Amino acid sequence: LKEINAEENFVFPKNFLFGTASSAYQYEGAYLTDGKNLSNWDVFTSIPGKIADGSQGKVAVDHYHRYPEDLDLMEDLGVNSYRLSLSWARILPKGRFGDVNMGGIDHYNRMINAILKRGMEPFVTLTHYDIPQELVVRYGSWLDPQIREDFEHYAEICFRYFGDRVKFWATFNEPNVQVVLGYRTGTYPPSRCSKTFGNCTHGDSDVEPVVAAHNIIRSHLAAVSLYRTKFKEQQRGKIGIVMNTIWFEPVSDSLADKLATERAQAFFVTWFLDPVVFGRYPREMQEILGEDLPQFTKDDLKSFSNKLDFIGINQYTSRYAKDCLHSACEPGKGGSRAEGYVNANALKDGLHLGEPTGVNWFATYPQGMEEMLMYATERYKDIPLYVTENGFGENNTGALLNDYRRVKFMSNYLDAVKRAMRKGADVRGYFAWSLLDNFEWISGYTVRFGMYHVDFITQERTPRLSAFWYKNFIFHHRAQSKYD
Ligand code: GBH
Repeated sequence: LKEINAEENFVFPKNFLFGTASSAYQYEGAYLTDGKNLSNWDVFTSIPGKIADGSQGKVAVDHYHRYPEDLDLMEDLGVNSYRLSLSWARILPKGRFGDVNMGGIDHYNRMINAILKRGMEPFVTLTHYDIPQELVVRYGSWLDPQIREDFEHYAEICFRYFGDRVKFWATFNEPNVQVVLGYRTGTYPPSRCSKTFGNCTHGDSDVEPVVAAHNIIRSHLAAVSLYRTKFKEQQRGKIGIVMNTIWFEPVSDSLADKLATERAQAFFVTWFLDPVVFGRYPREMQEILGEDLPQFTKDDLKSFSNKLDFIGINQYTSRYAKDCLHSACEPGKGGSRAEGYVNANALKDGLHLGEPTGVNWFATYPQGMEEMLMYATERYKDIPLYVTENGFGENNTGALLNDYRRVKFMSNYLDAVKRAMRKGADVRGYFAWSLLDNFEWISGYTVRFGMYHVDFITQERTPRLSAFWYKNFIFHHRAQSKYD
């Protein structure tokens, strides 16, 4: 294992969080149990043709019922934290147009207590792609500004019921992925897409993604303000947002491709983070979208100072960016209208960045982790960072227990985290995606990310090599830091 433990002697800071990450729809199952109502993903997955294997998350890995056993597995790994998300439709089955479902509240109370009892810190995301179907029907999901009031109401319920014990809140998981896939390519609910992506059944507007994003950003700002004015003093927690990140490298040394790289970042990550930290959209977006870019109101910007306590970074893959202003190329999914990603489709041309994994969107490039953490550090200065997700996915065929490739992946990416920390990145946690194989969105159960194999029929969990490796890694690194 020598070659994969290059940064062996690095000591993580004392309170560094090591954990695993999950999300409600991908893990829980129990889809109408104890008063839960339908979510957008319950409905979307019931439409034929949307999910690779035609599956749904009705049962998933039955975490709703099996969480005590799963938390035992985490305790055995030696993690000191668990990142999970709450199901909005479980807590507010009809959004703010109905009552709080005490069945859902009781469930999460039991679960949070069980997490704490095992010496772990709950790190809770309010919404990880799933929202009550009621709000899709009423508002078209994030397209209507009124949904901010729903989100604020939901956040308030969560802070009120769980905030005495939850000290880490993330408002959104990967809102950039939500809007790009939900309103641009149309591959996620609510299946709307832009002209650029041709075969739209509805949507057909290039502007919808930025409108949905704007409403999400304003919802985030509202929840943070609420937390800071009404809860923070007593509860003393932290609140942030989790972004999907792609590290972009220019495909050539030309200035045009370098500028395209900046546009690619602007239309994916700084799109959300700049407004939340600086109160404005990135310059590249303003230049390209002009009047199409929504404006923040005076109220939004009132008392504007950094509406984040931390930035969560989900880092998996990296891509080349290529200029599309001066030459034709496949448009990037981000929608800058002026940059293209050289992505999985270009693998045949040998133009991918990093090593292909067999999963089409995903190439291994550990250096991208270091670069991304340094980019966030330089741009957002003293805002703490958490690697809220990182992990390795394999197609079913590769779902062996001897997952050496996953071990190598995690080890190399963790080395990259250490290098960034040595260079000054204030990284405070690392969450592996994921403890268990689970429902991998449009890939259904065909792509496995677990350190534990799950038999989806018997629900049996079996550790892979990576589970033993992660346990050893944490033991090694935490043992030192404990006796600092
Ligand atoms: C994260 O997203 C999610 O937070 C998590 O729920 C998920 O299980 C995990 O990663 C592993 O995938 O339309 O070709 O781009 C990672 C980013 C973006 C990867 C959407 C898959 C869909 C395929 N994801 N992408 S594509």
